[in-house]
Amino acid sequence: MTQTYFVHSQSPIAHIRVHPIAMPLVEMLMTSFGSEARQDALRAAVLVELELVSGVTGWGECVASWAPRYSYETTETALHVLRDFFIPAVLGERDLSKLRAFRGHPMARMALEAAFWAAVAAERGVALGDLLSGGAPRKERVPVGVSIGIQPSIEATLAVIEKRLQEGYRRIKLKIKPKWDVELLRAVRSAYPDIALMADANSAYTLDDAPTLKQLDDLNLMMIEQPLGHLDLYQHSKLQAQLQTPICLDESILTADDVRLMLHIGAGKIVNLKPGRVGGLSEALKIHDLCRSEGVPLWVGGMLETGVGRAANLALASLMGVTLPSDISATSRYYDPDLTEEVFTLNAEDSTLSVPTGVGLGVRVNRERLAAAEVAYYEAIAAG
Ligand code: OSB
Ligand code: MG
Repeated sequence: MTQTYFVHSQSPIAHIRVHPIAMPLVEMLMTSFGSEARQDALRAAVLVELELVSGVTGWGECVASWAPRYSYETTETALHVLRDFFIPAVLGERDLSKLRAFRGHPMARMALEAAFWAAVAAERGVALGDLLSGGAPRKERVPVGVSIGIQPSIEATLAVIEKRLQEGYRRIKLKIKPKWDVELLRAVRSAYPDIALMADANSAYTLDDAPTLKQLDDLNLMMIEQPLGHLDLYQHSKLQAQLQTPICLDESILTADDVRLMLHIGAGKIVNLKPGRVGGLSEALKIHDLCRSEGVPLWVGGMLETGVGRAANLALASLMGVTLPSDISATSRYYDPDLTEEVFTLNAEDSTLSVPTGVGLGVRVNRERLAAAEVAYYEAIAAG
């Protein structure tokens, strides 16, 4: 059990800088709602750089993107809320309690909280993962899978799966949407009878689609992720009652209380934990501890993070309550080059990523590439 839901620094917060960035993705990830990237495959994010008076620094990543599709936040709402409210409230403080005065904006909140926690971990001379675990044992390698977007055809999908399996990924997640579901998953299951396979609908269905989704029960899927509306916990409980396949909630889980409600009404059986979606590492820890004590399978989701967000996700996924493969793939699947000096490579023999062991976040940001990514952000905004 983690005890640390709240951390204090020895030295007050001196400076906080925001860096909006645009980064070319190695490839687009098409989902039922479109893509987090623009048509030109540029992914946006905001990096937060926080410095304590003692000179110790920490970095955090805001996973909101150009448009309010996956969530209502965007890079521009995050910049606004960080600059005008969150940052002025915490400058000179030794903790983030002043953020309690503000509602919402979980992804902006997470970026600031992650930067602060990374700085506190560095100040204490420990890795972020050890600050999260309270020193309790955790994994050195985190089992991971890969998320595969909607492709032009079933044949193209099978080719991508084959490539990912060759690379060493042992859990395959396919994005689905109405009419890109049963036939696709049947074809994949018959080509690969034994792989760990799951589907993510990103809220593309309604309860009226239950007969379609029931056809997936024969395919031995690990889970179906977020089939119904992003706030439809009640509807998910009606669907789960009709499905054998476990439902995993992503978009619908914003707090630990949402997990309690999910369990109470049977809206799902598995949780996808994204620290940005739940408003930070402390809420993420509460969800982790709840799932661990209730025996709820848990994994860490991904939002196409740069090395900064990826390092924080790995620290979180190293906790013992994270029991299923996480959506944290190798750097090369997203960015080439990334913003961090460190790249994460897949340990192909066991489909894992190694958790950073250095103090703080355990990765260093390359200033030259950061500056170029900031210019690219403003150019993209200007180009419209
Ligand atoms: O629903 O899990 C999702 C990426 C962007 C937005 C939403 C989702 C995703 C993914 C994970 O599927 C991608 C990744 O970081 O590997
Ligand atoms: Mg999802």
